[in-house]
Amino acid sequence: MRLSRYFLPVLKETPAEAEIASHRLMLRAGMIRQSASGIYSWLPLGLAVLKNIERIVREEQHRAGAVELLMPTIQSADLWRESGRYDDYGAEMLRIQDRKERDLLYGPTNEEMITEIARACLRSYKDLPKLLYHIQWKFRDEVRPRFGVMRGREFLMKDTYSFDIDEAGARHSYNRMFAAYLNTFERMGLKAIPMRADTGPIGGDLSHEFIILADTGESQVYCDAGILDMNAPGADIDFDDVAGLQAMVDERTALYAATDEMHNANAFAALPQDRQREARGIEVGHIFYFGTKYSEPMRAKVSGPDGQDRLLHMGSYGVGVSRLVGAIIEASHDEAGIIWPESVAPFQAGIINLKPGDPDADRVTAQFEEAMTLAGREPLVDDSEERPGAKFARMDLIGLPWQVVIGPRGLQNGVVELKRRATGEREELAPEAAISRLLEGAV
Ligand code: 5CA
Repeated sequence: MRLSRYFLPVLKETPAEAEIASHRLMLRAGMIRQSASGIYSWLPLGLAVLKNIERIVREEQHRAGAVELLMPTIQSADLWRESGRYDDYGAEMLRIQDRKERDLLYGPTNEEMITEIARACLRSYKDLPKLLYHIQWKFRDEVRPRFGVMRGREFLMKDTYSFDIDEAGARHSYNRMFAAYLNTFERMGLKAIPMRADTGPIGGDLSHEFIILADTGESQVYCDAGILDMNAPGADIDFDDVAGLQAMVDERTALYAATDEMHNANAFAALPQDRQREARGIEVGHIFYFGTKYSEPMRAKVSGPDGQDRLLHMGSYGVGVSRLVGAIIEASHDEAGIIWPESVAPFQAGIINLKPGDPDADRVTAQFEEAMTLAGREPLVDDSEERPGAKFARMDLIGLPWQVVIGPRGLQNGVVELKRRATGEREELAPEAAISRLLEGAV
C-alpha cells in the first residue's frame, strides 16, 4: 500500500481532550475520529488493527469449541421485558421507538436474544453443550465516556454464550472460555490476569474479569504478585479434558486476585508484604456463570435423558474488542508513538523511500513491495516527498514492527537500513537479505 493512495490523516498537534497515551496516539496516528461523545469512526489504520484483534479472538474461540453467528444490534424491548431487565437496566440502555411506536433498543449485550434463539432451537440434552458467539457493536449510554475507545458508548464486543444441561457442564464451558481468554490475550502480547469480579447487571455468582495492569486503568485491583509469573495454558491444551481444564483454572485462581468490588482486605493483608500488589488495571474481558437466571424467566428448556424438561444452565463471556486496541497501546508505546506487537500490527513493515523519483530507490522500493505482498505481508510504502525527519517521525508514531529505509546513498553501497521499532536496533543489509529477514519473521 502506497501512502500516497492510503488514508492516514495523522495529527501534528497533541489533541487537548485526550487524557491518556492510547487515546492521544490513536488520534494522532489517524486511527479513529470522534463523531459524537464515545462514538468513533474507525479510519483505515485503526480498522486494520481492529480486524486483526477480531481474527485472533475468532481463532481462539474456534479452538475452544465456540461457533460464530451474528445477532442484530437492534433488539425488541419485549424480549427484555421477559427477563425483567428492561426496567432494571436503567439509563445506560438506549431506548428507541419505530414508526409503529414499538419499543426497541440498541443492544448493550445479548443474553435475552440468545436465550430466545436457544429456546426455539435447542430441544434435547443431546443438542448440548453449545457455545455460540458473535462479534457485534454494542451501545451503552455511559455516564462518563472517556479515554477514547476504552470507555466508549458504541463499542465492539465479542460475546459468547454457553448452554449446558447442568451446573457441572456449565462449569466446563466456563473453564473453556477461561483458557481461551488467557491464550487470546497472550497472542496480543498482553498479560491478562483473571480476577474474582462482581457480576453487576449481568448477574450470577461466579465471575472473573481479565485485567491488564496499567496506571491509566479504570479498575482498582489487588493481587498476589506470584500470579504475574503465570503463563497462558497455550494452544496445545485439551479443551475436552474436563479434569485437566479444571486443574488449570484452579491453579490460576488459587493465588489472591480481586477487583475492588470483590476485594477482601483481610485475605490480602495476610499475604507476605512483598507479594501484595495493589494496582490499576484495564478490564479486557469478563466471564460469567449465571445458571438459570435467564432460562428460568424466559422458560428456555430442553428434555433431559429421563424425558423431563430441564432449564438451560448458561454463562456469558465478553471480550472488549475495540477496547483492546487502546489497551494494547497502553501496554506498548514510547515517547515517539505506538509499538505494535506483530500479531495485531496494521502492516508488518513500513518501507521509507527517502527519494521518490530516484530510479534506484524506486526500483528497490518496488522490489520490497512486491516480494512482501506476494508473501501475504503487504507493507506500507512511504512514497511521499517529505523530508526524512518527518517520514521517520510518522513511521515511529504509527508503530509498525519493522522499518526499511531506502535511499540513493545507501544503495550506492548496496545496502538498505532495517530498523526494529520495538528496540530501535538498526542494521544495514543488502536489499535481498532484508527482504528474507522480513519474511522469516513471519508470524
Ligand atoms: N454479557 C456480558 C458478557 S458477554 C457482558 O456484557 N459483559 S461486560 O459488561 O463485562 O462487557 C464485556 C467486555 O466489554 C468488558 O470486559 C469490556 O472489555 C468491554 N466493555 C464494556 N463496556 C465497554 C465500554 N463502554 N467501552 C468499551 N468496552 C467496553
